Amino acid sequence: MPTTQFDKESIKQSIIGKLQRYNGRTLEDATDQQIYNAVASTVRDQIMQKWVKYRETDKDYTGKRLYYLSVEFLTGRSLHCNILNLCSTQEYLEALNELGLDWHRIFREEPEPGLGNGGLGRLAACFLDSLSSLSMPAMGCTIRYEYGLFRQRILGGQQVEVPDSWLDNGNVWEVSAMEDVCVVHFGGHVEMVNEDDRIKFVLKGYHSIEAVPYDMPVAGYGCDTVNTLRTWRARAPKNVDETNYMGGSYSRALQEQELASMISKVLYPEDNNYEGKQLRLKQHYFFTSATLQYALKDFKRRFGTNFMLIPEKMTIHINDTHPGLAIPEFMRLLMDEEGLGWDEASWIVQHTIAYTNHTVMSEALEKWPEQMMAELLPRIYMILQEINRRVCLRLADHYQNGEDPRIAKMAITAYGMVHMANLCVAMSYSVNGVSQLHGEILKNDTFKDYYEFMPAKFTAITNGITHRRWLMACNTGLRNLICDTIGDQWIREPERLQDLLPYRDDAAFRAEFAKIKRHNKELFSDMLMQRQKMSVDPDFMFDVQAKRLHEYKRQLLNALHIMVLYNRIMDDPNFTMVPRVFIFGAKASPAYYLAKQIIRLIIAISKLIDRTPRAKKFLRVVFMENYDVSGAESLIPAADLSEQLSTAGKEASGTGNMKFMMNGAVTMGTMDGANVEIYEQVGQDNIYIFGMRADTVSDLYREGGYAPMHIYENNAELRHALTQIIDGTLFPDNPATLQDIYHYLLFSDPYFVLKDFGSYSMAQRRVDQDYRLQDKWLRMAITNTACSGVFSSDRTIKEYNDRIWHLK
Ligand code: 26V
Repeated sequence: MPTTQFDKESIKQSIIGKLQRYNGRTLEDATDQQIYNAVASTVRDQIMQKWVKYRETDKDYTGKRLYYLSVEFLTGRSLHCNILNLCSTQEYLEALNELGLDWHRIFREEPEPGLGNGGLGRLAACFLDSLSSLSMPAMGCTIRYEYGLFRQRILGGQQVEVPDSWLDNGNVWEVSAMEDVCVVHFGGHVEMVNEDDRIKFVLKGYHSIEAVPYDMPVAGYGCDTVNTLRTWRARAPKNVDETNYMGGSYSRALQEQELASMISKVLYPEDNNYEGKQLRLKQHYFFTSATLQYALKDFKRRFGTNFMLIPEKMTIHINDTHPGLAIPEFMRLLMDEEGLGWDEASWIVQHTIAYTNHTVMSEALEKWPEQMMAELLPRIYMILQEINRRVCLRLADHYQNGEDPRIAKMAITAYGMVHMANLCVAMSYSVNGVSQLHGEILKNDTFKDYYEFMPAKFTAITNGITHRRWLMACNTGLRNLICDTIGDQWIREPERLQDLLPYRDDAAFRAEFAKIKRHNKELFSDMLMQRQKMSVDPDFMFDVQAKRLHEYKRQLLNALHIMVLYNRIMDDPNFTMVPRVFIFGAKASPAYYLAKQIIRLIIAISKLIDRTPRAKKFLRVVFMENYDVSGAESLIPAADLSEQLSTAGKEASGTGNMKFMMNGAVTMGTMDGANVEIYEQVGQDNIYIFGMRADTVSDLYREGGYAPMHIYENNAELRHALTQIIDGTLFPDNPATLQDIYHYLLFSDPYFVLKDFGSYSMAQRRVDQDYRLQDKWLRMAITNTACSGVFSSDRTIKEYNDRIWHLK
């Protein structure tokens, strides 16, 4: 292993030494947090050694580099995964043991950087881990939000948001890179000046913000590569406003500082929803501009001013449209700063930028008012208009008709708005979807006209998850069992998990597998006790739906089904079922009223069951507070059933589905996103598929929806459950509390909850029957783990590289 090994003794010395030097404490009287810091900075020392070496070799590197731009990187905690990737688990485990320290307790001290909302941000983090582990040179670039995603509390049965100031105790993993501080301009106006017989555009009267980079090392597993996650922080430039101090406006100078730092203050808590907030536009331009300035500076250091070489030497990958201003910003830098002409600049950009789409939800597609863009970024707006003019000319030519209605749909600026997705599709060399089904929907629907116009750039690459965090680190029991059974080759080649398949028939293996699952349930129950003073019975089946709360993800389907089960228990004295605990984890965007009502509903159902002794024997509902990466790492290994209920065609891929599968949960899902591919991997006997297919759903939308009342009238069980939402069963004191949900389902139901209910309920009956046959169930669970190798993000990254990036 080419890693720098820190042996057990030097680890122990380092921890004790650090406590002494930095805290003036001995091990005995140090706090858990101080101990965490000492352990983490020991690991950091080890990574730094590698980082220095890697950077040294990287200086002479003349190949291609990837910049992965994402407004979110949901990394989760670093300590455990860093130790794992350094291949030093054994050494640290022994060292901590000998010092009498509890390893899990120390890990828990690390604040979790919540720099993301959900799937898109977590994917970016998995990608970085795989890029490093596959030794591909890459830099992740994002914003250093002072406040990550809000922390969720449940008070009075409702979600309450609390700020997440994750940096309060410092961040062991980051170092500032002052040599790369740069300036980003906002506002002002553009003047044309004539210089050397050329027209130049110069921005005047602008407002400057400084971008300060903080770098976090991303060490690959068992290799020398240490890539960088660069996070940009905003601050007011020191020198520019000295005039303020001289004029005695000290407080104004402080105000400027305050205003500037707003840009990197807080992560917007919106997921699959878009609001045209000016501050968000500032955030996007801020980190995109800073990143491109740095990328260009690095290019010039390596290759001078031979700019036509750029597409050969770097790829700028934009994770959804949020960093899409990279397109006009790159053009601006090449034209205004480096003196290139439009055609050259545009050629370079169109061969350097690659774009991934992550959602087909129309409310999530980014559009900015032209007015806002023109005021905030006047030069960028000019360039956007010119891009638009040229694209529309090409389209008019292509359609042989300047009035063709498709042109307005494909335009970059139209009806007073800038359409970011159109910009990204028109100007990047690659456009990809995140699952096979999603890729098809992009081609046939979302970007249909563009696909017909420029088909070659469209592709689909199915998402993945890093099996290092999502199996090796979070489920050590299962990792050890797998290694003991099939060796450790699967760690480098996760597809080899397939070698587990024959062990489905081995009773001893099944028993071990079951033992681990049960142990994980106990661990989860302990964690829940610690986090929210609740416990769950590990003898119950764990049925889990954990993801952001959204109508299209249909937590309502699950909630209604629980009510139906409750009624069966209460109405029939002879009814029995496998005891099940339904566990939900979900944050709702603070302004998303219906989503918050759904949380209320789930908690109300949970309370109803808890006060009904007969129901409690078979049913429990647990709402896990503040579901985050660490919560997921504890919950997923404990799950038996994974609920993936999105309306077919709406979930671009899903990645939680892959994490559950890898940890031996069986999926209950629609034929949506990557569920389709999970189905193809495990076969129909090892998954529960229900509901309408994507084509049926889109036919229904075309027909203008359906009449949910019809289903209400024909399904007595469902009718009963729906009525209970408003008849005082849940809220005796105020039966109307959730009437909006009731009306929504009965008179609108845009995501077909009632329509798919019957099919869902039938599939759930089969789950109950199958779970009683423990051997059958275990075979299914093992099959899921064994077939999960293709969902490693290592496979995903290799595909991106083969088809899009072409790094070495
Ligand atoms: C939209 C916006 C709009 C304005 C700027 C901030 C912001 C942040 C997030 C979003 C929605 C992001 C879309 C998203 O997270 N999509 C998810 O991406 C996953 C990774 O590809 C995929 O597995 C999920 O199916 C998809 O919902």
